[in-house]
Parts: sequence; structure tokens; C-alpha cells
Amino acid sequence: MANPLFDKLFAPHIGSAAPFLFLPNGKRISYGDFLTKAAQFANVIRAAGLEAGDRLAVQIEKSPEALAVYAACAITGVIFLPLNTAYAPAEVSYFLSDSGARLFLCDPEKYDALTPTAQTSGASIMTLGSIGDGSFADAAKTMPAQFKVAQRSEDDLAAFLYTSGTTGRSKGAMLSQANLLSNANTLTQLWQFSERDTLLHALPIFHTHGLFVATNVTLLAGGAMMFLPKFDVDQVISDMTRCTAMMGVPTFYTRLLEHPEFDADLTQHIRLFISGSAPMLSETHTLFEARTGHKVLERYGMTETNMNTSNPYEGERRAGSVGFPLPGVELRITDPDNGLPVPQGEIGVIEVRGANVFKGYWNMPEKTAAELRPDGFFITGDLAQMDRDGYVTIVGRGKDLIISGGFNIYPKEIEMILDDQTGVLESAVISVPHIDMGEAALAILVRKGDGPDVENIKSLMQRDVARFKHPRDYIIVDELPRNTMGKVQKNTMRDTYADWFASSVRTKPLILK
Ligand code: MLC
Ligand code: AMP
Repeated sequence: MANPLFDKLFAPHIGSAAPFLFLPNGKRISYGDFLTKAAQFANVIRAAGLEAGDRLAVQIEKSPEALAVYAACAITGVIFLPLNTAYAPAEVSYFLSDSGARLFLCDPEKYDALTPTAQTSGASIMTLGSIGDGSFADAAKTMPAQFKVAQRSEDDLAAFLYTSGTTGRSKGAMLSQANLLSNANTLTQLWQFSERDTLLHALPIFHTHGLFVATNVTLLAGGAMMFLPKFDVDQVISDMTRCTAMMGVPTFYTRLLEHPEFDADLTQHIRLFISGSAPMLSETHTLFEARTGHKVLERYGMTETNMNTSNPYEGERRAGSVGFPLPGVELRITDPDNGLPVPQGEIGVIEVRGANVFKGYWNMPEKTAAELRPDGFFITGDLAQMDRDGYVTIVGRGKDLIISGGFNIYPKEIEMILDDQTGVLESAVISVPHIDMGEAALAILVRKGDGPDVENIKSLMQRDVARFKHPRDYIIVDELPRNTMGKVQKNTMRDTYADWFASSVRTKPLILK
């Protein structure tokens, strides 16, 4: 019986006493124990009636158990669908219904709030808490530690990750076993991960970065992870000397640089710092090297494609560049108007093709066709140029997207909510530089009648929308800047409000004439 994802990532570690996870409380979990738990979880999943190809959605805090659910999905051939823990019930409801999830795991504290959501979408609901508590964990305790691994092929789907779109409706990116394995293989080799590595893991495990890049590379290499529940700069600093590598979003690096204890001594055991998911300022690269002597290796990826490019492990790592296309990934830069490759050195849209590129959006053939060309190239929407040496530099985004601390905010989704509010004629949500998160969302509201009640809008956001997507401030204006064609000029607004978050965040909306 074959199941490539399980066979390559998990099977080699069955029964192994080697450490897989180090926890902040000093506990360590061996590969063998982790896989025993995963097998018990797999038995619970099967007992709940799920078959290979069914979807299991999870919205649970990061923990070894949460990661074992991913392994249990690989064992059963069930499609793993992790959700950001910040999502509000209204958001979760969409993901459950759209994916047709059969089973939904949530934190015990959220059970009451999320039960109606699960019931409406037809999913069964069980709980799994961050300390290994909850009905799912309890059911696993009496399950056998053996499991018959489901037969799967590389073309079978392993995970759905939802990603928002410029139209405001989230799309389920379907990732196959081959998508995950090809990228894990490439990155493990390129970044020279081995069983001697301990990766400092402070990322969430509901996105490509923390789930696939970090975890799959570690599993394939047979290394260990210092598995922290979240990025807490003091915790990261206190664990750093026990690690050999770290992966993070740029905010991790800027927060480390702000810490008075962060210096070269602390980083002397680290052989590799990797950054991605959002652009890292050249200034951050420079400061980091000056403070620690390490050059951060920046790479570039996407939910739909896993990783696409990386600066070299050996060779020149260039600040501001995302490096070269990965081995096995074809990358071309095209003219957004006609899809033809632009001359070398000119700016265009990045398109990528390779075993890393996803299978399309779940139940959305038209959106898939709009972004995945018939020849297999995926249109990323990122604007870039490639220099003569082959280094790719991202210069902007052709898509209306805000990346805040590595989380994506699609303005359209928020604008649709704001436009519906009393006293709002129309709105624009724009990206503004933010010292900690890189970018932050700023809402510009056009007054209708007496104008909006911003406090009301904030309460509505609090109820229905994940906190990270909330505009960090609201500005009320009489009209939005438009060009002669009547198109709203977001670039103009980005320039006008570029310094908005340079000082402290305002508590009252400012009214501009
Ligand atoms: C938290 N908040 C955010 C936020 N994270 N707001 C905007 N953007 C974010 N990213 C909210 C909190 O709810 C809180 O609300 C307030 O902002 C400040 O919180 P904090 O305590 O300072 O934030 P913290 O919990 O420390 O989180 C910040 C962070 C985290 C940067 C550590 O966001 C993070 O781990 N980001 C990583 C995202 C990631 O993994 N991306 C990979 C995507 S995959 P309040 O109410 O207190 O004000 C991908 C492909 C690829 O992109 O290439 O990798
Ligand atoms: P996501 O949809 O969450 O996977 O986010 C993917 C997007 O993150 C990409 O399309 C890029 O816009 C951005 N991104 C990822 N890595 C980098 C990077 N190193 N530099 C600039 N942008 C990046």
C-alpha cells in the first residue's frame, strides 16, 4: 500500500526515540510518541466516519496535538483544512460550508459559540485544546496505536488552505501530496536541513509557512523543532541558543532587533535565519547583519504555490531580492496586459510552473482558469524584475492585497462590509506602512448624510471579522480621489496617508474636509 506523503514524511520515524518537538516547558516529544498519538487520532477520524478525500477542518491553538492532526490526516488520506485561530464564527461558517467539511475540530472554549456554525454547515464538531484536552483527545486515549494507512497517490489532495481574493470571497487552494513533497524535498536540500537541526518554530501552523515549509522540511530531514505556541520575543530569545535555524516573517526580525538582549552571542548556534511571507526591508537585512553577523536568507512563496524562489544558501544573499527560482520551478515575468514575457530587467507579473503549483481552487473552475494558464503557469499577481544574474526582486503587487505581519488582508472583503454601513457612501481600505507589522490597513470612509458611527463599525468588526483584518484607523472624507475614468486612486491615498501610523495610533476618527 502506498501513500507518498505518509511514506516520505512520517513512516521513517515510526518508533523512533529521536526528539521531534521541544516545548517551552522543557518537555520533549519523540518522533515515535508523536506518531503514536497521530495513529490514535487517525482512528478517531475514521470512527467519526471520514474516508480518504473527505475534509477535516480545524480551528485550534498551536500545540503538538494540533500538529498530530495533520499527521493523522496524512495517515487516513483525509484532506487537512487548518483555519486561522483569529477567524470569527461568521468566517468559519463560510469555510465549513464551502469545503463541505465532514468534521470540525475547535478549542473546547469555543465549542458553544461554534456548534451552531458547524451544525448549519453539516459538519460534526469535536474539541481539541492546547493542553491535549477536549472530546477528540479523550476519544483518542482508548484507540489503538496501530492504523492501516490509506492508499493514496501523489496526485491526491493533502490539504485545502483558504486564501482570500480581490473579489472578497475566499478560495480553497487545493494542494496535492506532490505539491507538498516536491517543495519539501527542494527546500530541505537547498537549505541543507539535516537530523542535526533544531528549528525555532514560532509561526502559526495554519499557513503554508509554519505548516508546510517549516514542518515538512523538519520531518523530511529528521530534525527537531523548538515548538513555541506563538512569537513571544522574550521566549524566542531565551530558546535561541538551543536552536540551529529559524524561520519567520519580517516582523519577527524587527522585533528581535528592538530587543536589547538580542546580539551575536545569542545567535552563534544558528546556521540559518530565513524570512518570507512579506517583504523584508533592506534596512532590516542590514541591521540584522550588523548586529549578529548573519545574513538573513529571504525566500518568496504563496499559498497556491508553496515556495517559488530563494536566495542561495551558499553564494550571495542579496538584501531586497528574493533570490533565484527554486530548482524544478520555472519562473517567467510577463506583461500583465498580454501575458507575454517582458524583456530581461523589465517589470512584469511573476508566473510560476512546477510540481509545487496547486491543483486549482475548490469548486471555482472560473477563478482557477483566470489564474492558472492552460500551459500550467500560475499568475501570482506579484510584480517583479529579474536582473542579469537571475536574481528576482519583487517591486510591488498587481493585486489589491495588504500583508500585515505576514497575514493577508483583502481590502475588498472589508470594503464590502464598510459600504453597507449607515452613513457610509463608499469606502477604500488601503495599505499604509507600519513599523511593527510592515503594513497596516487604513479605512477611508466617504460620508453619507450625518456620516458613520465608527464605534458601531468597530463593534461589528469585532463580532464578525478576524482581528488582524480590522482597519487600524478610520478616516472620514467627503470623496475619494478618482482619475478621469472615474477609477478610485488608491495609490494617491497611499501617498497621502503614508505617515499615518508613523506616530501613535489615534483613538478618534479624524474628519478631513
Ligand atoms: C496579530 N494582530 C495582528 C496581526 N497579528 N494585526 C495585524 N496583523 C497581524 N499579523 C492583532 C492582535 O490580534 C492584537 O490585537 C494586535 O494585532 C497586536 O497583537 P500582537 O500581540 O502585537 O501580535 P502578535 O500576537 O504578537 O502577532 C504578531 C505576529 C503574528 C507577527 C507574531 O501575526 C504572526 O505570527 N504572523 C505570522 C503570519 C504567518 O505565518 N504568515 C505566513 C502566511 S503563508 P489587539 O486587539 O490586542 O489590538 C505565506 C506564504 C509564504 O504568506 O510565502 O510564506
Ligand atoms: P499568501 O497568499 O498568504 O500565501 O501570501 C502570498 C504573498 O505573500 C505573495 O503573493 C507575495 O505577495 C507575498 N510574499 C511572500 N514572500 C514574500 C517576500 N519574501 N517578499 C515579498 N512578498 C512576499
